[in-house]
Amino acid sequence: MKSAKPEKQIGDRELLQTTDLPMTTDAILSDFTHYFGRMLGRRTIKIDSPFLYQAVVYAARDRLMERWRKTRNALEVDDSRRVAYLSLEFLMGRLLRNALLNLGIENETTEALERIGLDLEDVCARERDTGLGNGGLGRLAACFLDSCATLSLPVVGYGIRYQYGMFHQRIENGYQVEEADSWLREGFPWEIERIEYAQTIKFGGRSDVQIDASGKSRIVWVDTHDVLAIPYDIPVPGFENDIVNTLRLWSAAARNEFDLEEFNAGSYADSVASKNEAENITMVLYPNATTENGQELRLRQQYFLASASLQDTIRDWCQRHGDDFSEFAAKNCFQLNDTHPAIAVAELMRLLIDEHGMDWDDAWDITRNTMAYTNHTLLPEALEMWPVSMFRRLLPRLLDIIYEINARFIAEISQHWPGDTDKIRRMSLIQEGSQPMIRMAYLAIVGSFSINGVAELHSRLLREGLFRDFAELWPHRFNNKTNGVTQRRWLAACNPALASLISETIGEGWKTNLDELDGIRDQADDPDFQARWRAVKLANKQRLATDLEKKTGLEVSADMMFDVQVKRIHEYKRQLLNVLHAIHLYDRIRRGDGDKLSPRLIIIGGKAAPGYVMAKSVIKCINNVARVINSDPAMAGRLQLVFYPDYNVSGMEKICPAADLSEQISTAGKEASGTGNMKFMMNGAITIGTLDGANVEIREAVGDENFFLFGNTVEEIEALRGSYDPQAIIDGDSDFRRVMDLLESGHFNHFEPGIFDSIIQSIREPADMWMTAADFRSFIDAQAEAGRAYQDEAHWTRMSILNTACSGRFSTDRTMRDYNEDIWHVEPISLESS
Ligand code: M8P
Repeated sequence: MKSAKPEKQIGDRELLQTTDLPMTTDAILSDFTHYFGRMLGRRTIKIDSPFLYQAVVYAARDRLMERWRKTRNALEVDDSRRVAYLSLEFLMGRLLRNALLNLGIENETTEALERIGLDLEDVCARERDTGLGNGGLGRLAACFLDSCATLSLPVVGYGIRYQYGMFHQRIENGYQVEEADSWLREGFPWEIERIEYAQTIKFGGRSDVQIDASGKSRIVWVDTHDVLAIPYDIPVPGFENDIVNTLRLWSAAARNEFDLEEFNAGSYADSVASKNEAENITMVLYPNATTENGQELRLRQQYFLASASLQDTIRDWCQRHGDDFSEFAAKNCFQLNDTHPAIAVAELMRLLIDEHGMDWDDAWDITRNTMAYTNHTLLPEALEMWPVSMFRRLLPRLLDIIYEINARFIAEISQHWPGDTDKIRRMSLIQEGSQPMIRMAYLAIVGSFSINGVAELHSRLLREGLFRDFAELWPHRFNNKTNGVTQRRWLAACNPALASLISETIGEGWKTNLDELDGIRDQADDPDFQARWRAVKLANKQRLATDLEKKTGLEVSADMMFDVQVKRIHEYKRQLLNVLHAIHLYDRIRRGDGDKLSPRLIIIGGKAAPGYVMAKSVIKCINNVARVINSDPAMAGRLQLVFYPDYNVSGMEKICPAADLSEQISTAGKEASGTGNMKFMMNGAITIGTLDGANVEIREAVGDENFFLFGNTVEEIEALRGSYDPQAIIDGDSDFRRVMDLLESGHFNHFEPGIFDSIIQSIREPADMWMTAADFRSFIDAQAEAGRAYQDEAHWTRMSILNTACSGRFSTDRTMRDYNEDIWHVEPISLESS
């Protein structure tokens, strides 16, 4: 046990930093030239060279460095309470534009580059997306970091530095083809390796009882295979406030270059192989597919992140407090982004007990008062469970601890509900059966002081359904925190023309107080303002049209209504319902009933998990239907359908400013929140949606008349199960029948017979979980209403303006304030002292 508080070594001293770097055009240009010429050793300015972009990053990063040091210093001096946000995913996207915006040097950098004949836009476009996430959950974590830095909240993000992020998607003959995302290949100039903070992570081995020097018996985890965790830090600047927070990503490395023992025993190949095995841990991001559930490497990733991050926090703690943990819970909070890092509950117990000599009760007090858990999904197949047998093999010491937590928890249930063995079976952390499993969500709940959902509806369904027993036991632990998005990226940076129009009208305050958008309400009917609003939208649509043509070869006109659905491809999100509508419009136009329709471009984009067969068929179906529609001369100027390939964060930055209609059409009760819905709303798109996730709150905010509602409610969907008869619905609706006839006749797959059979089958299936047929008619009707509304230009523009005006509460600034007021209770960082 360490006891004395380690002092700084004699001779350690801070490198004196004297002046802040100037933020002028001249200084930026001179730094750029320095990095491009002298550090990167390049002479020729080629538009698409990665080195131009890198040199600009270094110039910007220099200006973050001193602010970063001051932020860290302020935290250390004040010894203030802080939050660690633990997430397997941070979908950061590109970082340059955001850094320049937040530093307030966009104009200076633009000018500096203009002087040497370069366009900042082109330079920014050269940056690769940091794609360390699957979708909404990962992007939410990234928006949280931006808002926390902007609110000066002491929050550090902990994640994994995957060598390969989210795969790239190519479309070949209508099918998705995956390509590795080797995003680090050209180097990643934002990160700083901090080898001095490396941690050792144990795997395998066994628990053993040993007697220590004082004669006390204690458990030690022995014969382990150790892996090194090396942190890489990325700066997270706040908006014009001189705060720079940290995103710390862990990379796995073999502990010794080679395992010397193995090497000396003569098995050179084995020792290289075990080095590889260590480094495999952070090799690749898992694309969320339920088929991938239960993969051992994924559990290794989860433990690797949890252990490294907790050890890092404790290391930093001990540096300031020695081995005195009495204030630890008062000064630290760990927010778990879904159950993915939930093993942290057991790992913190292990570290406190095994490594710091604490007894169970004290350790449990600390754990239960520092952990907070956010749930992001109700889908039963997404609820993580790990086989006990895998835990025993990989993390034997953690299994001991989970068993002990469970035994004590079951004693608590028995006291609360004496004799209720069914409750015990239902609530146990272990699901019994031929293959006993650990329920990670229950571990997270039992080990946390706060459990939250991500939209009001979702949080209610958690309390009343999935976690009902727990909510009954600990009602005060359950709460809601509705998601948001950062307006700095999702309005200011991605839609500069709209941002200028707004700022000209109400000032710049909305960038840090999004509620101020309410101020443009007054302009909603002003013809002049409306005309300018439309001009911005049109220009954004033209920009997207150009991009679409480049990516797909399809020529589109910006005059059509842009009807957009971009998100991961999943049955519950019902891209299929959207395709059925496209086929219906196609059918109407073909039979001469299309004259009153608004010309429409339907854009669908998103990736399917590589192992998700049905989702991949849906992509193929979209592409086949698109080919038939787009090559039919009768559709010209009336209807187009296009699949946007390789949809990602930078894709959304072009798409959401250009959307007229935002498709949020999941089966009610299935989409926990959605965040794309908020980005579209903020950029003046009108939602067509079900009463699901945050759609409910969006509709409340903007008003019924500015939202196209359709579909069954959660309660109606539940009531339907059992009696659901899609066959009868299809038979009773001639439009639906015609659509199904077209699909079933092979109209969209003449030369590929049978490929859509499973899709067709799923629609006709009484057990269809997603009840596509149940919402067909009301969807078609709502779409028709949207089409009619679009024809009244002034009316549509009014709705568009009101959507932006009412999007104030969907800022992650509000979300983070809510987390802080109810869960974290941290003080803003004060830079005074540093
Ligand atoms: C992600 C996984 C990733 C890898 C392996 C297994 C996984 C299992 C589940 C999930 C997961 O839940 N992903 C989500 S939840 N993605 C989302 O976008 C969700 O979180 C968002 C942020 O709260 C919500 O807005 C979405 O509605 C929700 O689906």
